[in-house]
Amino acid sequence: LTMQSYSSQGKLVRNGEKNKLVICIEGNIASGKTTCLEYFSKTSNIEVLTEPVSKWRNVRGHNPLGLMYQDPTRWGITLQTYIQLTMLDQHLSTISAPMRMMERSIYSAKYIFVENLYRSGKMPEVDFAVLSEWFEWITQNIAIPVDLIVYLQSSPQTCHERLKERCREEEKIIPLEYLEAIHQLYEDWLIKKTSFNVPAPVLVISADDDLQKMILQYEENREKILSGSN
Ligand code: DCP
Repeated sequence: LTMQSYSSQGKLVRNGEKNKLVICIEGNIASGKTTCLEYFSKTSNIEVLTEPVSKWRNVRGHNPLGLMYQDPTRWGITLQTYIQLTMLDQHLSTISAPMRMMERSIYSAKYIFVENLYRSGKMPEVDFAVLSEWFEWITQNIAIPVDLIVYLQSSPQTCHERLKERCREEEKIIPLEYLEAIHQLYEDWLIKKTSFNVPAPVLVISADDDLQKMILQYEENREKILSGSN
């Protein structure tokens, strides 16, 4: 049985999670989020959750990620509805350590990826409306606490290079312009703060360096991140 209560704003809150620190790693596709999570997974007292991308590639034998890249207008809502569910599930799962670090959030799924599909004309208005109603219901009725956002700020060109190197089948057709659009939405959200609600303080780490230098940066920023400050 899961214990539940309500916050002062009347939102549903999971009990027992109140004193735990939640850090979300944000950044463009192939910005190096996984490497960052791997680095911190070696720290005791941190629970690291990776993005449930394997689920997005296989739900009951279907691949909504692959379908979305093939035909975003038809399958965008299918993928994004499922991503919203898997992110909500992650946000609400019981935290097994004093601190949790997770890849992306329900916020970037909506503010970056759904927004991009809609703005680029690839998502029908009715699909966007339905996803937005779901998102608003969730965020108005369920507490989704985040204490710190670590933004891996990278140039779209770097991400494009890394994408080509890693060769994930579904992503072969991603053009540079797609990564530029995602980048711009991230910058407006987390740096300029002109688009949507920013749910936590933001720590910016430049992520264009090679792996070795990125590890050094994580070492330098380690204490800040682990104390949940920006
Ligand atoms: N994706 C999407 N919509 C979302 C979230 C992700 O279409 N709301 C897609 C983009 C990628 C794939 O899912 O094709 C996985 O993306 P991520 O950037 O989250 O994961 P990576 O493995 O690319 O991260 P990194 O390389 O930074 O570790």
